Amino acid sequence: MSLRSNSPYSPDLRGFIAFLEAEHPEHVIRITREVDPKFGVSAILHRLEKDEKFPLVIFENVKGSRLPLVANMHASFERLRLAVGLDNGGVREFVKECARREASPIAPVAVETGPVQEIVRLGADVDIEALPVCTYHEKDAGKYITAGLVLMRDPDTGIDNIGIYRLMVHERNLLGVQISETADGNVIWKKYERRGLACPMAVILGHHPAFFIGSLAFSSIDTDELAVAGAMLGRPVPLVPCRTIPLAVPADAEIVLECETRPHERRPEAPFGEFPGTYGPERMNPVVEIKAITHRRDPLYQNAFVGHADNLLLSGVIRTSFIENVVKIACPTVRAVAVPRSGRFRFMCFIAIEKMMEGEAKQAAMAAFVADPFLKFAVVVDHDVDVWNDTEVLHAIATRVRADRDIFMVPWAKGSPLDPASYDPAQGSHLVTKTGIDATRKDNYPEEIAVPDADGIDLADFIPGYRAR
Ligand SMILES: Cc1cc2nc3c(=O)[nH]c(=O)nc-3n(C[C@H](O)[C@H](O)[C@H](O)COP(=O)(O)O)c2cc1C
Ligand SMILES: [Mn+2]
Repeated sequence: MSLRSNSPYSPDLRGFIAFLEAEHPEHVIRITREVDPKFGVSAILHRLEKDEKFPLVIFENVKGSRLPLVANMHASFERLRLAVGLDNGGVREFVKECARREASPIAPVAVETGPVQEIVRLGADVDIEALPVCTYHEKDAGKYITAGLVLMRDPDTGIDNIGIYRLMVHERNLLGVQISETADGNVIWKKYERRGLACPMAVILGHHPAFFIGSLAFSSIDTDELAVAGAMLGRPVPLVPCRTIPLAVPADAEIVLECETRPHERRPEAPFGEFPGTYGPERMNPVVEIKAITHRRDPLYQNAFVGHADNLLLSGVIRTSFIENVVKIACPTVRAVAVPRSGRFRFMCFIAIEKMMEGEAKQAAMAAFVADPFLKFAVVVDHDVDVWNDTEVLHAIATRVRADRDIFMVPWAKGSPLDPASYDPAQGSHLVTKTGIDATRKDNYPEEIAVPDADGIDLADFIPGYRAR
């Protein structure tokens, strides 16, 4: 395990790679041949995915850069499980462990120096082109930083917030960003802009997967996500002050871009291949100036393959415990929550409740929408339905739903601007229709078929050599 206090592995990106290479070498592939950052990297990742292979891939020789590229970290559930120190277990156990850690956040600690500032590049030395920043899909507008954990500080509360927001390279020191209407980051950045102020942003590149899980965990805007990241890592995140902006960043990250927005400036950004499997459209998006790049002496650059397992899996597994906690307010008997692959790990949510009275299921669905703005469909089922099994959930919908009574819709609600079925997908509208479905058995549900005494039979008594699976 990587999180034991006596672990020989450092709680950072290179430490986790060393752990995998020593103890789970089948998880790591190193590619030494030169690969083009434009479509070459994504072509290899895509081909591996088609073969149902999801290793961590380290590209040691990316054309035009001296930095190794670490890709696909979060594409395998097993790696996410190992990241939080679990040797076994499925999604249920993983979610439980994450919820346990989230409930006991570990505040970060201030330090004066750290490896991430071994090299500091300022002014004319700032050149994003030195990093192996990739272009992924055919119609992408340019190069994209896709695994930048963007840290911002709420100017009203002083609380730090982290999210991944895609960053397009405009110039050597200028990036475009899309902070979706679904993100806390969207609220924070606008607070600065409304006051005519530049919004400081620190882009953290390269860290332990537990750091990603914690800092992306769904939470309210008043949660210090660095403390959740600490909880996932099992120790406080050491924070070193930035050189050019009033923020502090993880001392053991690989690279940090110290940035600030240019208030009221906008540039066309995207199209970009996005998580629903469609291109997010061009919008006039904020512009971010890089004031400094700090990094280790021998930094690793990390990316994420958006629209593929690497992006989808990470987004899916981190939201269920928060949804469950919010649903519990509306329906204390919630038993399980799944955000399934079939909904791109974002748009759909299946909720199992032990129903005590009619009406509860709709309360549960409404609560799920409150918890997660990405959700478009919330399906509530009885607790004997396995929410991780799409077929069982569809069976419940098919047999237990009368649409006029059991389905409600909320038009013109806030959702993802990348929803291909929003009111205006070509313009990236964030307005969508939410649908709640009560697929529980109603009071008048007919009796279900059953075979008496079937469980008492040993089939081997009748079918010689028979073995249950
Ligand atoms: C690989 C990856 C890429 C993402 N890209 C974006 C993005 O470009 N814009 C965005 O708003 N959210 C993006 N997200 C989702 C947010 O990072 C996520 O919802 C996060 O929890 C938001 O944090 P916040 O609500 O604290 O701002 C991405 C997530 C992942 C895993
Ligand atoms: Mn947040």
